[in-house]
Formats: sequence, C-alpha cells, structure tokens
Amino acid sequence: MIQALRAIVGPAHVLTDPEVTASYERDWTGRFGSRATAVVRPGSTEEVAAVLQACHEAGHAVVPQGGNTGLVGGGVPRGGEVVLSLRRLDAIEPVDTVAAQVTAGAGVTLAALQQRVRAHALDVGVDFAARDSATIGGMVATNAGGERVLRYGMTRASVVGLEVVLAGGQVVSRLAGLPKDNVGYDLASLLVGSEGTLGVVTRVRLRLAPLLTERVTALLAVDGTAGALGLLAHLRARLNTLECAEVFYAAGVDLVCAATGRPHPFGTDHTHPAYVLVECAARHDPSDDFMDALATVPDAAGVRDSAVATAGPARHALWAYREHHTEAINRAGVPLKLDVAVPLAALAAFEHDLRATVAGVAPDAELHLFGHLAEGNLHVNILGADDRAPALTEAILTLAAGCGGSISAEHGVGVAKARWLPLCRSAADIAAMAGVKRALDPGGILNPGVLLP
Ligand code: 2HG
Ligand code: ZN
Repeated sequence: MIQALRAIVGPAHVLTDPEVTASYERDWTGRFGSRATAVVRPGSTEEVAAVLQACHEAGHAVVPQGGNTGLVGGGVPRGGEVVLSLRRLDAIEPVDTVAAQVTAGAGVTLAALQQRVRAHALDVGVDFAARDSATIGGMVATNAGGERVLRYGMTRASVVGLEVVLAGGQVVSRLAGLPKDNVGYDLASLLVGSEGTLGVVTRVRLRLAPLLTERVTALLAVDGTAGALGLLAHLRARLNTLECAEVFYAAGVDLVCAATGRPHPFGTDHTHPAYVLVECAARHDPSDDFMDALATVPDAAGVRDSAVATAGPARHALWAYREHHTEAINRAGVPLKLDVAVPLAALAAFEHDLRATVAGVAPDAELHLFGHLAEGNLHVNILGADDRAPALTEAILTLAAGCGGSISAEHGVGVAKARWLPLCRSAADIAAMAGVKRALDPGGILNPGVLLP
C-alpha cells in the first residue's frame, strides 16, 4: 500500500515517521486517535482519485482529514487506516464578483479564504474560532456552523457546488455555481455533512455575502438562560442587522480570565450568572439602532450590566471572553465534550436539568456550558468526568433528545456519537442512511466507524 501511495503522490508526501505523523493521528483535544498506516498528502484532485482507487482496490480504509480541528473523532484514525490529508489542495481561484461566488480547494483555511474575498468587499457567511486551522473541505464535510448561523445558516447554505472524489476514484463535479440547476439528485448537498463517509471533497464553490464593515458588539450580563432568551427575542424583532448571539456562564468567564490573564468583564466584584454576546453588522453604522433597541429591553430580560464596543480591538476584547472558552477548558484538562441543541422554548429548562443531571452523576466534575444562543446550541464541556463519561454522555444526550433536540448540533456524529444515533433518528432514517452509504461506498473504505456505527 505504501509503495502504491508513493508512486501516486511522490515519496515526500507519504508520511510514516511517527514523529511526523503524530499530529495527524490524534485530534487536538487529545481525546481521539490511533496509529495510521500512513499519512498521504495528495496535491491534486487526480492524485486524490488515484489514492482512493488504490485503497478501494486493496480494501484499505481511508480517513479524510482537513485542518484536524474536529471535535468528535471523525478525522483521525481508529487504527491502521490511511489518513488522506487534503491540506495541500490550497488553491483559491479568482473571486467571481459578478456571481458573488468563489471556488476554493478543500485545504484552504477559512481565514485564508476570508482574507482573499474580503479584498473584493465580499465575505464568507460562516465564521468560527478555529478559522486559522479549519479548512473549507472539512467545513463542508461536517456542515460546520459557528457564530453567524443566525444570519447566514450553516455551511450547507453557502455551498453552491462541489467537486468530490467517490470511494472508487470517480470524480463528480458541480462547480459552475448555477443558482438554478434541477437535474436530479443534489449529490453536492448530500455530501455536505457526510463526515467523509460518502466521498472526499476536493473543491468547493461558495456563495459569498457582502462584506459588512460596520459592527457593534455588546457583552450583556443577564440573570440566566431565560433572561438571555428574552433579550434575544427583543433584539431579533428590532434589528435586521443582528448577526451573532452567543451565550456563556459565570464558570466559563472565570476560567477564561484565569487562563488568559484578562480582567473580569465587569470587574471581579461584578460577576454574573450568564452572559450574552451580540453583534450587529451592516454597511452603515448599526450602533444607533442597536443602542435604541438596548434602551428598551424589558426588565424581565434582567440585563444587569453591559459593555458596548465598535472599534476593532475593543470588539475583539469582548469576543475573547467567548472564543477562548475551548482553549481555556483544554488547558485545564481533557474534557468530555458534547454538542447539543434544543428548541429555544425548551432551552432554559434544559440548561437547568442538565446542571442537575451532571451534579447527580458526577458531583465533583466541573461543568462548562457555552454556545450559540439563537440556535439553542450548547457546548457541554465537563472536566473530571473520568469513568463517569459514558453515563454522563448517555444522560445528557437522552435529555436533549427528550426535549425535541439534537445530539449533535454542529460538530457532527464522528465516532463520539455514532452509538447514540437512535436517540434522534428512527430505524427507517438510519436504514436509509445506511443504504446511501452502501450505494456510494460499497467497499466501506471511507471513514469506517464514523457516523454509522
Ligand atoms: C465553539 O463554538 C466551537 O467555540 C467549539 O464549536 C465548542 O469546544 C467546544 O466545545
Ligand atoms: Zn460552536
């Protein structure tokens, strides 16, 4: 297998030295991973096709990988697979300013694409904290969400076309960027969120949005989740510029401040149960409208304190309290991580029950909740779960599913959630998914063990 791969991509791009392959073999949180037979780094779609054909013929399993920022073990080996790193596919084609679209290689990072299209007064709809490492191919494969879903939807809403290599090495391409093209099954859309189990994304055509340069960001301290939702309802009805509404809680702010040396947002004597970070963006300064809306927030929303910023550095300082959560948690230990969403009507009760559940199962564990308020998406991070991790996972996912929620809001199923699929998909659903998998990957070589157990 290694000889065959070397012949396809050149010896320099087949990595087998454990010191070199280590960073491809383990996810960055340190929770998932194993040894790979080799890490192969193709430099073109043709090379990807030849690699997949070789693996298909040999019946050798393949794990496609982008920036390795995934959080559910879907992009690292379980043992002995070939890791197919797409990072060398990093070309960005000229920005199509008339169509407001761009085609980028799977290995382009989100930050690199943002920089390129912003020079043309356009922007990528999706954005999130791992932008410097996460790749466009990985974002498509996982249907990444992030901080602007409220306005632009998840990655799927930005995808107008894909080039994909199927398990046997066949290339399927839909890159013309036609907004209207109703010729049969939408294979490109099917591949979005398929977590490397149906094909390998090599190029992506994305819809772009106007670059909104004028921004106002506010950090609002509130009594709790119910207040945060009241605030969101008030702002949503009044602001067509609203782009982000994030939520986090007292414990997370303490941890971020300790890890980064930042002062508490409203001083150590003024800590609050919950915080909402909102951002409005427009072509013209949205701050007057925003301040008007803020001035009329009903008392029931319980806004206890606020900090508002319009200049870049001050806005980034507010964002830091939110975006440093993941890193600060990881510094404290290897967390149990779950990513759930529930209908907004159930969110406050869910948060309450979730805390009670964790306290019941693992009273000494440290729970950090944060996430994307407008989608009812909470990232559940638990430090010190130890051998109670399976019981906590079961209890929390059951709780989320029980209130009409999802066991994976935006991080995907990976290997982490595969066995809990029946909590929110029926037997008929799962059978249909398995049928699609068999049709597109009859040999079962693409990311086995991910998504479908
Ligand atoms: C975020 O929203 C990411 O920052 C990471 O989805 C969430 O670390 C996490 O649990
Ligand atoms: Zn998130």
